[in-house]
Amino acid sequence: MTSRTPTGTGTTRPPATRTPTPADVAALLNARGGITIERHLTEAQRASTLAADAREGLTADPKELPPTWFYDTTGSMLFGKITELPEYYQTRTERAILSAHAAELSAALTAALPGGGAGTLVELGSGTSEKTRMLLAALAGTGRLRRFVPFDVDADALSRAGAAAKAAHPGLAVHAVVGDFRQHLGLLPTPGAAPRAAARPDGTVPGAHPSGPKAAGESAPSETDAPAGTLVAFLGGTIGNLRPPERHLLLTGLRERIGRGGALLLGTDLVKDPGRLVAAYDDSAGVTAAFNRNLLTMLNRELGADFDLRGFAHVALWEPENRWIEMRLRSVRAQTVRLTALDLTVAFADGEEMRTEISAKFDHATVERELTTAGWHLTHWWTDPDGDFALSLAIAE
Ligand code: AVJ
Repeated sequence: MTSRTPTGTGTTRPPATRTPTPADVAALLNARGGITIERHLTEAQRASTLAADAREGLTADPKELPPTWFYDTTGSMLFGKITELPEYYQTRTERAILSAHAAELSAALTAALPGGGAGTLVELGSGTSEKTRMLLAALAGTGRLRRFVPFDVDADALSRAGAAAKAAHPGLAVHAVVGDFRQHLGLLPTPGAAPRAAARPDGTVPGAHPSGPKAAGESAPSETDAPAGTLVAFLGGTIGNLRPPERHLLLTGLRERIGRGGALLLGTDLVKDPGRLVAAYDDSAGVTAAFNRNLLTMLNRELGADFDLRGFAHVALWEPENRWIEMRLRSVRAQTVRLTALDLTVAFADGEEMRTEISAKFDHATVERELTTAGWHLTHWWTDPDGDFALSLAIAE
């Protein structure tokens, strides 16, 4: 399953429209120096998973596509625009919470983790590099941070996260992983594998020579022999894309992987006035609608489909029983769509809706219960003054 990325393997798609392959990213990252990349999602695996997801989802009743596939190059760019929309409060609110409590987070990790802090930061769904930068700065404060493992399905996002981390912390070992957290959690590095310090290209180790040059935020390892612990960050509220049983599997899997003394920093969007929630997923500028419809553009390109984008309307609604937002694409007329690569023809009835995303919203009790059930102990719960979004810190019991 695991493969090291060879450089320079091209694809047969035209350069103007194809998604960068992990190999492209590897070449880019290696060119920047000092970053290793591991892909659990090769281009072939990605293509076959997409084909299977599309076949299953488009032949199901009701039709559904997993939100993982939103994040091609255009999708990631559109998501970046979403995070700047007035209606989409999540990103800026989480950033403000992180900034307000960075020192507290750093102190809490120093107190709770073996070895006096986080030696490894694993970031699931690496998101914006700005949040990564804030997180890395907070962790560098513990003086134990040696390794950064951005984990994302989107090779572009990895490239950005890896490069930003390396620029801010030259001594940091950056080990990017292209993978899908629905499938590849078992392949995350184990706590024991954390290096004591990242070697520079010349073989020296930052912090080993007190008089030598030090990168900002990095300090000499303390004299303790315990390897510093691991912090897994899963920010942005992305856990809300999973249904409760999948969330339980993910949290349990992370708990097993991290081992005793590891920590989890979890971002969750909170239940609030449905009007505000719906507006966040149906913005007046139409960016979220474009993000949603881009899924069809991606299927047209990747699976030789002939979706007519004008034939599908963006829908966002609040489901009070499930406490989640649903995004759907509604067929505005009866139509059939052909997917050449799947040898599949799909009929849409007039008004038929296909689900493309759920985004669950939480409260303190629900987050605490889900963490506890998965073997995590919630130690800190931070929210903004309006209670729109929460960051939770949990320790593996
Ligand atoms: C990146 C998954 C957290 O669910 O709010 C934004 C994605 N979808 N607008 C979310 C998204 C529509 C976003 N996450």
